[in-house]
Amino acid sequence: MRRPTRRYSFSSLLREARHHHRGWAPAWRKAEPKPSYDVVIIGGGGHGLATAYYLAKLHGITKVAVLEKGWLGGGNTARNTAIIRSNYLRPQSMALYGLSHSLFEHLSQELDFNVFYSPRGLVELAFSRQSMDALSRTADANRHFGIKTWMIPPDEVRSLLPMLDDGPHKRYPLFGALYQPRGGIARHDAVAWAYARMASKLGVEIIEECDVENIMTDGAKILGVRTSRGRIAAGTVMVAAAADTPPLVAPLGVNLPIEPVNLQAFVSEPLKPLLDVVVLAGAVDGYISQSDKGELVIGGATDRYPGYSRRGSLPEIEKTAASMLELFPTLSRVRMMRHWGGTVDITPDRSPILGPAGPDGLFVNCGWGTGGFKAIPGSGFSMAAMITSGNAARVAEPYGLDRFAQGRLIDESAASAVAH
Ligand code: FAD
Ligand code: PYC
Repeated sequence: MRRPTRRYSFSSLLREARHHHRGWAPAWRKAEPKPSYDVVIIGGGGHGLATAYYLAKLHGITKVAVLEKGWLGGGNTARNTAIIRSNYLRPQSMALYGLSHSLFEHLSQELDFNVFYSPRGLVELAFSRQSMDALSRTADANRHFGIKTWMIPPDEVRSLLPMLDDGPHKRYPLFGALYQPRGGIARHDAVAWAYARMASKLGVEIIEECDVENIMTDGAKILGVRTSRGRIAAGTVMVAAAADTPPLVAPLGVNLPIEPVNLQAFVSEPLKPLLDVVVLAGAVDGYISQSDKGELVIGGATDRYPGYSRRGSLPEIEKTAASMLELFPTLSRVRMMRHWGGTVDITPDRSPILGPAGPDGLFVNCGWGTGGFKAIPGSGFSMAAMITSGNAARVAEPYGLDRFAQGRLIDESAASAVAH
């Protein structure tokens, strides 16, 4: 048997091509569960993996297991449309998403893996005076906070989007847009793989096909988890299982105000480059970007009712396609290739729930709803700090579960970009 290739140079690519790609080393070790760890993380999506990586890298905590019931990134992390931006309204959100955005700027270098981060620019279109007012408020708040966004008039929108049809006959009159020049996209599954690979190199154990059935406590503190592959002891457990988090923690008396809702998207056949900015048009239920492979990536609103269905619903597809064609009629003959859904975990204020909850040693990292991909580096960084020493986690701190009881909501419904 040939030894696995360890260096991914151009010559190793050629060598592997000649040998039918059978010599590549796995990117992360497939670990078997051990009887105990210092920290167990439930959920091998972006948030679980990033927290594990920063625990090992920045805090030297390497006796960590990430337990994933399916395959890495098989949840929302590899079902999203990969949009990255930090143009949120509230100071707490600008701190969290701003930190995440700045970590994305150097993530490929940090993780030694190309995550295809592409800060190509992002416009959020306004079709009414009310939208202009709301977006201008965000632009002002962003400027005050040091996040570079500003309003642009219709002429500038047209020069960024030559294929936009906004003539006087149109249903949606264009008033302007909020522009974030460093908004963009990255490759979603590469982000999960990159964190998994580096965490694994640092000693974190990544255990796929390991379904956590319940969390064990002695009533006051966490003892570990019972899984489809046996019991695992741990004094600290973080649940990052998106919409599966509430049923996992409810038996411990932790009631999370999270609703599971289907959000869907679709991609076209690959086309030559025709759209080099990300376009959000939440007010008319749609958004669009072009992937590096040339596919148009299109999404719309959430389903209007809760559920775990993870599939398309024709009324939403029809509405999204109609609004995209109203804006870009030139796409009317483009063929759609694939369509999928994900179950997003929506909170009442459209902000995540981060921090300790219930018995001593339990943490949650969930409620990311329709917008958690962009937050993966920032949340992982802050949750690792919070798990290690609570007071080092100023960015995550406002997002505790107690904010709902205390009326400290961080209302980001207007900034979520997706109608729901
Ligand atoms: P997930 O990636 O869902 O990971 C949770 C993991 O937990 C899953 O892998 C699941 O299998 C595992 N799990 C669940 N229960 C158990 C158990 N009992 N035991 C073990 N493992 C378990 N966000 C953006 O920022 N930009 C976008 O453009 C964007 N577009 C989106 C488009 C769509 C169609 C969808 C569905 C979402 C979009 N999002 C976007 C939201 C984003 O995808 C999510 O907020 C983010 O991926 C959440 O990551 P996560 O790690 O919390 O969850
Ligand atoms: O959070 O920016 C976002 C987003 C866009 C589409 C889905 N989520």
